[in-house]
Amino acid sequence: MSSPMLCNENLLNECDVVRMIHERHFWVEYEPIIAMHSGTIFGYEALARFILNERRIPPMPVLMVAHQNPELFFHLESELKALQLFHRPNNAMLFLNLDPHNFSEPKHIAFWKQLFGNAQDICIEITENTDDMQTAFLSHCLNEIQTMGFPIAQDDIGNDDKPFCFDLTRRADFLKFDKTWLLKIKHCPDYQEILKGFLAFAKAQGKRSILEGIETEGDFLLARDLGVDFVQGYLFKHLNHHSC
Ligand SMILES: [Ca+2]
Ligand SMILES: [Ca+2]
Repeated sequence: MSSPMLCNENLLNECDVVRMIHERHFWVEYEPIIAMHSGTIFGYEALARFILNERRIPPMPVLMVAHQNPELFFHLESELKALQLFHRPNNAMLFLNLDPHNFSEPKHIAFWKQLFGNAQDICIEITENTDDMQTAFLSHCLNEIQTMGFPIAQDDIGNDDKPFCFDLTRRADFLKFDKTWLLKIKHCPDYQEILKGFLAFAKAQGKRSILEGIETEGDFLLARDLGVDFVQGYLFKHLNHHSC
């Protein structure tokens, strides 16, 4: 799809989100995650895409508006995840993004258990989309996911707009490093040493590392030199899958 992006998504309101769900104005893009050792596709991250009045809208404002109403947020997330599971590409791990607030009610947890019950080869990416992260609440969410038996990925490590939670780092099977590392390293080589420290920790703990936002050959070579396990980003866009 190549619709123009909405210029001012701040105008988005709850009614728009309800309409998008009702009229099913959303789809999924599956971004490949490439194994560095083989160059093959190891998995796909399912990314939500939205359209309103024939214009594409970035996911973040949609999720932010929905987040203000817990029932609406759950409704949106349940529709998205069901679609993301249904159209998943074969023979690859599926990475699904879940906000911890999806686990706030027992009935919501029951829903996820049923939806994911028979799913194989999925990994739950945990990130916080709002600034009201509560560690106890996050730990509760991690307990539920681990009880279901799914691997966990810590998303957006290094993104300065996201909170950092050590309990999540400790329990994660995959550490996903945000694309902002690439920019930071270009501006100041000290960041490369910080990232090397994280990667050494990941290796020592048997956690697997993913560097996001690979856009150029140079980014790819840097990822290779750093020894990350997997990469994803625009450079591999030609390998993307869509739900429609
Ligand atoms: Ca993610
Ligand atoms: Ca991410």
